[in-house]
Amino acid sequence: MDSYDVLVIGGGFTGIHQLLRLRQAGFSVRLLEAGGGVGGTWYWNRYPEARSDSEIYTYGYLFDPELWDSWQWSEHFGGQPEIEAYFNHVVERYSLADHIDVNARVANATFDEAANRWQVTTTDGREYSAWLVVTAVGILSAPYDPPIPGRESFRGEIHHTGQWPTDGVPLAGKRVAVIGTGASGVQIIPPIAREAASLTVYQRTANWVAPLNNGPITEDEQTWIRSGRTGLQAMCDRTFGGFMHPDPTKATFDDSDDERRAHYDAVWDTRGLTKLFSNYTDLVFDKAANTEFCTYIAGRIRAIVTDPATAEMLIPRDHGYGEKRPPMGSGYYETFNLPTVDLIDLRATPIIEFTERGLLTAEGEREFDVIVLATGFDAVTGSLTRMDIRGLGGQSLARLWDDGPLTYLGLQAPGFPNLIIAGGPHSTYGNVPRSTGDQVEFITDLIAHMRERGAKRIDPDDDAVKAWTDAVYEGAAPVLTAETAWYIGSNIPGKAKKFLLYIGGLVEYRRRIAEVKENDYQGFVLS
Ligand code: NA7
Repeated sequence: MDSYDVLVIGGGFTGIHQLLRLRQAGFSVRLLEAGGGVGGTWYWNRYPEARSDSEIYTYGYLFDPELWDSWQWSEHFGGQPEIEAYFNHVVERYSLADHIDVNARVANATFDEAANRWQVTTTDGREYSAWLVVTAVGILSAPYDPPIPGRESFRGEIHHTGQWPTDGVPLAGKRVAVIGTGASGVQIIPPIAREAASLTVYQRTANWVAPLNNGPITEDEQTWIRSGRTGLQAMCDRTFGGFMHPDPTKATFDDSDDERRAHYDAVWDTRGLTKLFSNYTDLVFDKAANTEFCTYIAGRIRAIVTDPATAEMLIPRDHGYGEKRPPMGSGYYETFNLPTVDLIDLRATPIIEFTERGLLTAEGEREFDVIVLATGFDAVTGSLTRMDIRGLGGQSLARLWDDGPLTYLGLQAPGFPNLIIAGGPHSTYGNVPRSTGDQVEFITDLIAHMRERGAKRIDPDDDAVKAWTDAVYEGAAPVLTAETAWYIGSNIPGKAKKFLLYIGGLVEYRRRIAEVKENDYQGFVLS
């Protein structure tokens, strides 16, 4: 059995950052990664047009000027191959490969109370022991396959977007179906339509898709970006979601009709998530304000989609903008004007089963060569609860969280000493590497503090857990939320419907953890 000070589980943005920081702090660390390479989300989601919708230069690492100088992004929003290449560059630059085990999927982790250590086993039987475990397993890493009957009888290929084969899927000339129109469906639908003989999109819920407005980084922009690392960091640090887009200052009806239209046009035409984060202050709090923006987008959809019946099917009726995580599209609505693309409304004609040749709905059978499941993830908790994690008295983390997660600052769960969670439930909603980057720095200092104090064990204080969990729900209460959305768990049948992320914003979260650190890590019990 291999023994370490710390095991980090997960080799995405959070885990690689954590590995680096803990090594720099002088700990013996091993990172276990389930994939055949590093990248986390950006390893698994290698489907056509998988792309970030944070400006990539505010999504990659900002902590090291030399790393910054050693890498140049080619587009404003990085495609999966470029992001994966960036990960490999980071690993090489900091010589991290010797500290990472790939193809190491953690099956279980058990706390040994007498020794104050975690025993961790992978699915292929490798065993590890560590004083502390830091999980960095991502919030969108446990793919959800809906229980549609007859899957084994289908003779073609079925692929989930979140488990796309490393050697790709030939789509040219194929009859393809996509089930699901969330962010992944919205990204994969246009490239499939360009390549396949035909594409049938099975839509259960229409989504509000605003343009990503990606493009190559011009020379002038590159010069600005290259010299702007600290400025970009400062911009992200100032905003609610950790994006470079300024927080809005006006409410929807502060503006006249003309001013509002001009503002909507401006956010529509700018890059990325401005539509959500630089819209109006009341967008996700006030139904009338939200409806105003939805009416604007509905007008855009009707103007793009030539068949009026298809346009109406593509306009959401059940939720407003931002009540689910809004996808960003590139030519999404335009795709439905192609003669080879069909849209099926699953509310009118639900899927009955997979057949040998394709899919059967109430409308009849359609034949396919490839069926793509863009059906999302058991988000936020799924990547943790699918491992068998056992804390004090053999208690299971999955059972503890049956009615929703309980955490202190998203960093620890009660009854799970020496287990630290980075980028998990109750961490901040926003630009993920920015938000987990703050946690990684905090966790590194915390572990160094334990070493200094000679502490063997860390637990969250019960009152602190209750207060933080309540704060997460209280913060979420005024926010308009769709019935079904992954960040409230309601996309998974039977999962507790609870807000899974902290939406008080990155600025407030950073302030809180700084305060906790200043107050001798208040809320954590060291022993
Ligand atoms: P999402 O956003 O959870 O979308 C999943 C899609 O799959 C959504 O349209 C679902 O419809 C649909 N779905 C799920 N189950 C079914 C069944 N049983 N039948 C038909 N359709 C189904 O996941 P994504 O991967 O697109 O995006 C996840 C995040 O990744 C995204 O928010 C970004 O942050 C990056 P529903 O809306 O539930 O009716």
